Amino acid sequence: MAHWLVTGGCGFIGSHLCDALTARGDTVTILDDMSTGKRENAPAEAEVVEGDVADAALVRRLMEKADGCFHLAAVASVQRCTEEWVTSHRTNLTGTITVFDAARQAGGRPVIYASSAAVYGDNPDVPLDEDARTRPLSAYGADKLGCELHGRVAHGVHGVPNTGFRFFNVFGPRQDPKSPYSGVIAIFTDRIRAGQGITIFGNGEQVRDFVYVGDVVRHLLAAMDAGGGEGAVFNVCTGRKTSVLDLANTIAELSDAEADITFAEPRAGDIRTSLGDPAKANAAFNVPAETDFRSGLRLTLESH
Ligand code: NAD
Ligand code: UD2
Repeated sequence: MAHWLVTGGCGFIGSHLCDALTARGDTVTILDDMSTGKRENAPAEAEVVEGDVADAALVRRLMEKADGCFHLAAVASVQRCTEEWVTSHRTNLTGTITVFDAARQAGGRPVIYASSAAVYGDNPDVPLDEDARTRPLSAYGADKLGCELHGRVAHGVHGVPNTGFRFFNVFGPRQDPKSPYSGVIAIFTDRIRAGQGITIFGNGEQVRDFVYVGDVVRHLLAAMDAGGGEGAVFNVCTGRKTSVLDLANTIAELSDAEADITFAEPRAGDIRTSLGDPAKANAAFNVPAETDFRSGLRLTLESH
């Protein structure tokens, strides 16, 4: 029976991954510092170790017992990384190198890790494939690009099988709506259903490629099941774009409610157009994102 270390397993995406792993009978150990994660997100069968992903001795000890690692722990909010530059860097880049180093010391355990579409910055050459120019606008994106560079080193220099996934904007049940750093879909669904106003930063014409969390999990599993990989990176996206304004209106329509919108200044480092090309990942893993946007929104609304 396989045993996996899942960093960030009490968070949004990590907890869905842990559900899928335990459902197929695998053993799961989660490492999470509970900064945004919650114990109740994770399946009861999972062992939860509370600690820091940049704690080298701890990560090494947990890696030795595992067959491989899904590394999802991060400060996932672009805005929070802007405000907490150095501390988020420690988690987002030092934490990732710590995971690769522990995998190396354990004899080359495979690592599947979360990168982000934020590595592309505001590249207008959409839809973006993996060869598109990377020029992050935020500390968050800069650290994710650093993770990818170290992923190449981990494989090329240290023989650690690994794959990085550039998630575009992931949404679905369990995404925390209550923090100012939460994802836009979680905030809008929560507030519109409660009859509260929402804020759009900028004019609402910025677009995102929203991908459902269940589809993200299928990519993570496929990469690990394929042996871990050779340090390559892949988009996880749908190839379809939605503006933030359309998003607000669609959520209002599906909730039978009005969207009460206030417009505010755009966020620093905010990307205008984020749209990915899923062709490379589809060819490599054959698990295309199949949940269409409205169905995903309905599943998200039903879970509230
Ligand atoms: P999340 O905040 O729900 O999950 C992150 C988890 O990591 C949380 O449980 C948190 O407590 C934990 N964590 C944070 N710092 C830690 C530390 N120092 N040590 C141990 N655990 C720590 O966010 P998410 O949306 O589930 O994101 C998961 C991964 O996917 C992250 O790497 C994120 O950067 C990446 N990602 C997410 C999106 C998205 O749209 N949600 C898009 C691109 C990339
Ligand atoms: C998301 C991910 C991030 C990253 C990136 C990839 C979250 C929280 N962050 O960042 O981890 O990998 O995608 O490019 O999922 N907005 C509003 N009103 C609100 C909240 C947001 O207008 O109340 C706007 C925001 O200014 C942005 C868009 O909605 O233009 C999406 O914002 P977000 O915070 O959900 O995600 P993003 O794209 O900054």
